[in-house]
Amino acid sequence: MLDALLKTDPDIYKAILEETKRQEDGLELIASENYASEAVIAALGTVLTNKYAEGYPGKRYYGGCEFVDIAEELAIARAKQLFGADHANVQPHSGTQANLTAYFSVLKPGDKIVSLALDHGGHLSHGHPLNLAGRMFQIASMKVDPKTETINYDEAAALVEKEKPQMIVTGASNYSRAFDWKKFQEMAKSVGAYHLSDMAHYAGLIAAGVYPNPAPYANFVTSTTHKTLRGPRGGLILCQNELAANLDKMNFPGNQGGPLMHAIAAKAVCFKEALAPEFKDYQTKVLNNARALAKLLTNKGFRVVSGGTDCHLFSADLRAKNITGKEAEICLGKAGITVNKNMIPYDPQKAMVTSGIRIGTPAITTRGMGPKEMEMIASWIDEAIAAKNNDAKLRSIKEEVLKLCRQFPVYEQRIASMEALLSTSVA
Ligand code: DSN
Repeated sequence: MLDALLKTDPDIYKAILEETKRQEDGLELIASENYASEAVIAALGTVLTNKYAEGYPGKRYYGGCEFVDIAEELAIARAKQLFGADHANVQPHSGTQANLTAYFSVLKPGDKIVSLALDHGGHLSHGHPLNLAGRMFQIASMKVDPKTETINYDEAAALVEKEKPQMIVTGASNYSRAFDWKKFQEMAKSVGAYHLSDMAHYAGLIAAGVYPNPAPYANFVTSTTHKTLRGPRGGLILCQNELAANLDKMNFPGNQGGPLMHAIAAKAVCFKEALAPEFKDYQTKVLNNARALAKLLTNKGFRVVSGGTDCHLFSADLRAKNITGKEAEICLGKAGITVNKNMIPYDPQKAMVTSGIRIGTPAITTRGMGPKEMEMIASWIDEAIAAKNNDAKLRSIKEEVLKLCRQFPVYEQRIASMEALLSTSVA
């Protein structure tokens, strides 16, 4: 199959090979990224991409859906089992689309949403003014407490009482502490609002039982499938039975056309992997690695936002190190360590500069790295940031990073076979 790609489009083949090597040879600390298994990738690269299947299993607008129905039914059943949900829709193409579908299934334009502000850990699709959510709904933003950098539930309750929203959106893309989903459910109930929990970042930890599950406390739970859950890129919505018919209708035909059946098959594979006992072990290690790395960096003079983490990620405030998030992202990149700059709460810098970086451990844990490697990584982060203008030092750290990565291969065989094929074609 790869030979067909090489023959038809060598430029794309080489770009894919180079990206595979980049993922293999560097330390991936972007909290929202992971390495999908070969089984997930195999499901993605199949003829299921050819199939139109508008509708739902057993009720399609196209013939010939009997086999893709099997894939979607398995994905639905496994998602429900994984999170203990009444109903699952596995068709959303992304997390943002999952959120918009869920919003529009019960809200009308102009309704009000209370959610966490983007610069306090929230997500664009929770109501940023430039996002469709922010343009269609009134948004009242929650901010974290300036001292604890965590949600102040009394203040959140006061905001909900004052704003009387139609929906409370919880969940985040950069909040390291455990959400008290039950408290938000109570707030929502007190004003007759819906509660939507966007668990995209935490989904894998939740599936494994090492982070609180919002499903019992939210009307809607949305997610992506490619972060801690380690599946293909895509979205997922869980909801209560009584909301299911409207939700499904809003997904299709409301917000999407044909579902991506190859992605849905890959989601089914991902959910099967997440149901296996070893997934709990993996997620426990993700959490332990994040806690260890946060502590090690704290000991090296970095200020960790909120003082620690209950999940796979945390943010480091870099101001004491006299470097911006933007500069840190660049110098760590030169050292073979990939992170993203990220605003910290009450950040004096703009979003394209930032005072912080966000660090996550899902990908390095998938490689099998543990406590010893966290020590090495913390030292390299510290050294690279101290040597931000010293390219020779950054290159030497990159060599050390490469040596470590070689000890924890992830796509080694994939690279070897792609290179072998390329060398035959060049010869
Ligand atoms: N942009 C993703 C993240 O990095 O957290 C969330 O969608």
